[in-house]
Amino acid sequence: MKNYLLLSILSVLTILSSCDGNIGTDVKNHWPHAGITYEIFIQSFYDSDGDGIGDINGVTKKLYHVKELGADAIWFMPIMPSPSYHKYDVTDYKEIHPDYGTMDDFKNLIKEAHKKDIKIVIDMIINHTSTEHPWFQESQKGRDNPYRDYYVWAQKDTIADFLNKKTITLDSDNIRQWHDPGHGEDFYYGFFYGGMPDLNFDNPKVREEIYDIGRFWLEEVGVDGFRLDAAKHIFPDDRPEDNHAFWKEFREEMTKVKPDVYLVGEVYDMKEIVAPYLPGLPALFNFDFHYTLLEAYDKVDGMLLAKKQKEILDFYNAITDDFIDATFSSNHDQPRLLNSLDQNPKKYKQAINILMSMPGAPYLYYGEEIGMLGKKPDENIREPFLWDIKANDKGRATWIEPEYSIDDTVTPLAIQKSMSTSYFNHYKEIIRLRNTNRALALGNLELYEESVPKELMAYYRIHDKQELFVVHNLSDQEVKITAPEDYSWPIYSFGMADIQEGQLRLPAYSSIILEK
Ligand SMILES: [Ca+2]
Repeated sequence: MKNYLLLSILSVLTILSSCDGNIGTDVKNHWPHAGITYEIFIQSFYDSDGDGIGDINGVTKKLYHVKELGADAIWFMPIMPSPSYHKYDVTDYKEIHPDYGTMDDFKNLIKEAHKKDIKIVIDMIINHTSTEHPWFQESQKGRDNPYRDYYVWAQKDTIADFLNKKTITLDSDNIRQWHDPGHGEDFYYGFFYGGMPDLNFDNPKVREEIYDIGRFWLEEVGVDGFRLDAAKHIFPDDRPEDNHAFWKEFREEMTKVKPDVYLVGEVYDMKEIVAPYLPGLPALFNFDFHYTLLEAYDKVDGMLLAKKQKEILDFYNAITDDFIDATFSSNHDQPRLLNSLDQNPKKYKQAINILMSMPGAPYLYYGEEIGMLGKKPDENIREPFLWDIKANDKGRATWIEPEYSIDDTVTPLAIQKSMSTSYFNHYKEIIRLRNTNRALALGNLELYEESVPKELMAYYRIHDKQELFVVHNLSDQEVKITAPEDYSWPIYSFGMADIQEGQLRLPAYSSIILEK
């Protein structure tokens, strides 16, 4: 009972102390190896000028929200001119989409973010352009056009065998890679769809154009790094070594102008395919982590995720110690995490406890911190953020009629701030815990080797003198175990988990972290 009372006091103190907006500074200097990155879809974030579309000045206005949450960096989904709402098909690589504002707005955002010690990472989509990009407009004019070789062209009869043979992949359900522009017998290659022709990276001129674009954003605009979209598709699937070599060259070119440039790659695949990209892309998204988290809940098998993560880290460490494990709870391509967890608030909060108590540099997707909802199609997992109740919400974007995240289903941020048990305050509390405990952010992962009930996920996080023991109960039943010797001091408890005389009591979906 004594410990439970202490915990109650501790959690009240934690909530009280986190209200002042101060974030622990102990771990912050370790971004990007540790620290949180917050993914923003500007279109849906905050509309500052009332045209219904979120914009750059809206983000600038809301930087304090990112800071209050405890994030150290922002990743912006594409910001360049494009004909599509998501903007993953670029028409001008050195401009800002007019819906989002101007280059001056963006430079101002970077200046304000840097004042708050927030890094800025932008999506860089170089595998393909839009068909409306001037390079492609030229390229399709004919075989003699100087831009012909910027893209991949083939005569119809040489690709007859490939025309309808592609199988779908994890990151694309397109089955047709060669497209007919309607100007004769040549087809162009577009991995994702006909509106996104792939650039030809065998052409040194294309590579130099891309490096020039990278230098522009780093030197002239001042971003801190790039998230590299579709990184394994630069060359076709049967040329993985060429992909690996390209990213090494890209990194070398970028570090010439910015030695500490941050590069995080999207290689949507298993660890064996992902790992060889590390020399070029030192941070890679950990898709295995995301899917194994969902699988662990589905099978109520806690150690499944702990073991998988250990396996991944050991695998990467055997290749290089220069890597950043970009874990994530969800992103703009996944159903909202709350939907993936049966809309169960306890599971959802616990899933964030898991993410924040495991190794890696976690990414959070905007809106998660208020429990936004959404399922495919993609537009509906990218719905407008709810800052306040609709009648008071001046900045709420209206470019789409939301189907999932409305006032009736999601409590807006302004209301959540005053609720001690809200998602927002939960996110803040667990992020703050991570940011102020070096073992949580930087520690090694050691599995708890004793046999534990299948419902539990149990592991140690160890860094210098701090040694932590972490347990989560992934089931809807209470489970009791004996704590490891010498671990009796709870630094965190969720869902009424407690420890009395070495006995851990873990109610359904509860978590506890003990310090040695
Ligand atoms: Ca706007």
